[in-house]
Amino acid sequence: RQRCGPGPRTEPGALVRSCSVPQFPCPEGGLWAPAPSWAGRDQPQFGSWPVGSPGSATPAAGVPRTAGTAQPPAMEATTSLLDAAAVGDLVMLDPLTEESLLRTLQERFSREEIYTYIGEVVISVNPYKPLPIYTPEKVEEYHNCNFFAVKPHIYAIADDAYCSLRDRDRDQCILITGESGAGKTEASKLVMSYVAAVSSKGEEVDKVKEQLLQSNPVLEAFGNAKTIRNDNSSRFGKYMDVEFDFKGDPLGGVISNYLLEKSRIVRHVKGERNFHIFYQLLAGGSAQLLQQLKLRPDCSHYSYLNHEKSVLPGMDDAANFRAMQDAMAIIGFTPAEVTALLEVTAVVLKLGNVKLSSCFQASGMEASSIAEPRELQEISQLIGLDPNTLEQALCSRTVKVRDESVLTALSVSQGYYGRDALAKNIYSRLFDWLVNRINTSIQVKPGMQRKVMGVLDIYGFEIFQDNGFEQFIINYCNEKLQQIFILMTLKEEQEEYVREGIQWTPVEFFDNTIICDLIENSKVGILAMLDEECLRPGTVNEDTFITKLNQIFASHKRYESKETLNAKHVTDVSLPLRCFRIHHYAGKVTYNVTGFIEKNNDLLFRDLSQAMWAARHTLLRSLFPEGDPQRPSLKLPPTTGSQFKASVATLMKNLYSKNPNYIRCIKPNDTKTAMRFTPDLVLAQVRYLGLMENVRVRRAGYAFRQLYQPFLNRYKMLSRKTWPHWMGSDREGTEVLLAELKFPPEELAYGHTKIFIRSPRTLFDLEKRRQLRVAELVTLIQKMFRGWR
Ligand code: AOV
Ligand code: MG
Repeated sequence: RQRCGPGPRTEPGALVRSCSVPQFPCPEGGLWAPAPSWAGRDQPQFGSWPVGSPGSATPAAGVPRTAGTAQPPAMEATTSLLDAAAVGDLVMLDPLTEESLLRTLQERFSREEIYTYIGEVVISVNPYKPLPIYTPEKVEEYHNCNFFAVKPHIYAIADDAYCSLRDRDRDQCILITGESGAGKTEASKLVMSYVAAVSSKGEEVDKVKEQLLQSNPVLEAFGNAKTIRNDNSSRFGKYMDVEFDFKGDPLGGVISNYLLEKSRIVRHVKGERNFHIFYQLLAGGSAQLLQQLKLRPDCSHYSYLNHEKSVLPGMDDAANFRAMQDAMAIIGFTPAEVTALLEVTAVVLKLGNVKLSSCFQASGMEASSIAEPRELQEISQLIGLDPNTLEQALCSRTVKVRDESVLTALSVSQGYYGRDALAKNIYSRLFDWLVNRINTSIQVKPGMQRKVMGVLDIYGFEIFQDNGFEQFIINYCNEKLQQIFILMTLKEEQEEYVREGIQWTPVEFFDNTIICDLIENSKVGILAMLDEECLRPGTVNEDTFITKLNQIFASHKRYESKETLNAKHVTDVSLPLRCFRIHHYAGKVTYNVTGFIEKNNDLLFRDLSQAMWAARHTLLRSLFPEGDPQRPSLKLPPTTGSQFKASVATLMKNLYSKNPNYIRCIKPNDTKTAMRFTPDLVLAQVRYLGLMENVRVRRAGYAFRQLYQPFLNRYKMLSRKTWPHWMGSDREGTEVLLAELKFPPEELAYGHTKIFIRSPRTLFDLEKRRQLRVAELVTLIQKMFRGWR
């Protein structure tokens, strides 16, 4: 992996990793720490080829642009990184302790320097206030920048990923992690807008960019909501592949969405809100539109909005509604599609106001009926359905008794259950439709050659007072992302040294495979056991589920039952009736299992889907294909948990196939206060994000590595012994070459297949020598030609 701007391509197998700092042996603990005085030293000269004067050279093929053209590169980098007390790259910290790391982040934050590096990983601390660092001038500054010569910035990583994709044909992914409210969604938007700003302009390409960017306000309106942690919390996971042509111009993209938190439609806790769209529609819809949708411009009228007004400071719902409408027009929604979308949205909101009352049948059985027909009639008008059909579907259910269909009445609570299930299903299917509709507009024509940059912005790790199925799923997803981070950076780095037989001190890091396995193991994982309960005939409930979990995981290190918690006198939370606790990488979370089975099953009475399919409203009808009575009864659909597990597995495979770029977001305080830094809170995140291990691995490692063969090929001209033909092995040739150039031995390590170079400075030095040698040879050849003429 290289940091570089546009420039010549590297040869296959060329330099694969760069590092910002030179490192020197550190006596304590076998780790490597930077020599603090290095920045002030002159660049040392080695061997017989003098280092060229600054500005004399242009970057050569295969050389990271990090080298710059005006300054000895590593010098320049280090000078800017050693900016007073607060270093921009934590790899430079000396001494490296949790305290110094935390202090550095705090010190930088107090100067409004919210970005810090660990090598190539960007740490971003949420300022909770707009900063003037995203201007067009800043874009200019970071475009084709020398990564380590400018202040750490999210634009630098965006630029690096983009240039790497454009110039070296490597598909990229940007993985943005961090807990709820840490700034992931903002970061993903910054990356996207940066790429849009630096790619070329033109009518066609501008249109594509605009469509890609405008997908955000639309998806946020329908998929985000205010939670206790975040006023604009993503309640769905989003992965967007932006596709580019060979010139690096965006062609279009594909969005994948992951499990919308649909339970929010029918219930949200005090202090939170339902999805933004409802508030936006009621605040920003014109009187005519609201009348058409049979809505009142008053949140407190609606049961699903908790009968609350809920205006958020700093959030203008009406303006956001207009922005969302504009965005839909740019994406290419027709006015008829927008109307249909809003009609279905209105239906969901109105379903919450459908009231049921209980009555008793002649048999003495409880039955339900519609208490107040107006809402039901209006919904029926909106969707083009006979109100009696809708009433019947809401209040009764068809049951098969020996090949005969019998209509049985639902009790009031069953009726409400069905009504809420219908509202949740309509909304989540509408959301899927929305994503597909956007994809239709932004998709790239098949057959075009493309390069891909994936941006992942998923719901952050959550610990609430009461954690249910949704938190379980969200935290499982975060656990998988942590796993991929560990695998792709820490483990891979260390394993390569072991593979290559390079001596080094291993760094301990926490491997969370054990937690992922606890959840996803296909035989004895929590999700598999939940599925088993859901499929069991007869009455199922969470009691048997929790009993099984407690038995199977009795001795699991990361699982605790309510009994063990009680025995330990855990008092930090009041324990729900049925619960278990998982020790996640990011903290201990107690899950209340009430609702797990229902949410995992996610069943909708067939009568309701048939009623929806019978509606004349084309969009609504298309959301319920299974409601077609001609369609044979299908098998039970896969459970929510198993669908999610499968989509996470696909996502992971996709991410593994790309070059990863990490943005690790940190939330500095729990009160969403501008520029407030709460050390304890940040420390907890520093710990579970594994930042210390990350720094240690970077410091213990070598900045560059390369297979012997391309390395020798490139540099053999620097030694009379290896030039022009070396008859021995590539490894021996490399050793002979480097011995002749007299690099300090601690700068080099010889692996089984690769040469490892500790600091970028050594590599840049090699390159400079090579350039001079090439220039010499060219002059020589020219002289020879002149002589012949
Ligand atoms: P999240 O995506 O990580 O949470 P957001 O990206 O929504 O968090 O950020 C939360 C809020 O923090 C935003 O609405 C902004 O007010 C503020 N913020 C974040 N980044 C910046 C920044 N770079 N500059 C200024 N303000 C910022 V969640 O979606 O809840 O996991 O599920
Ligand atoms: Mg978000």
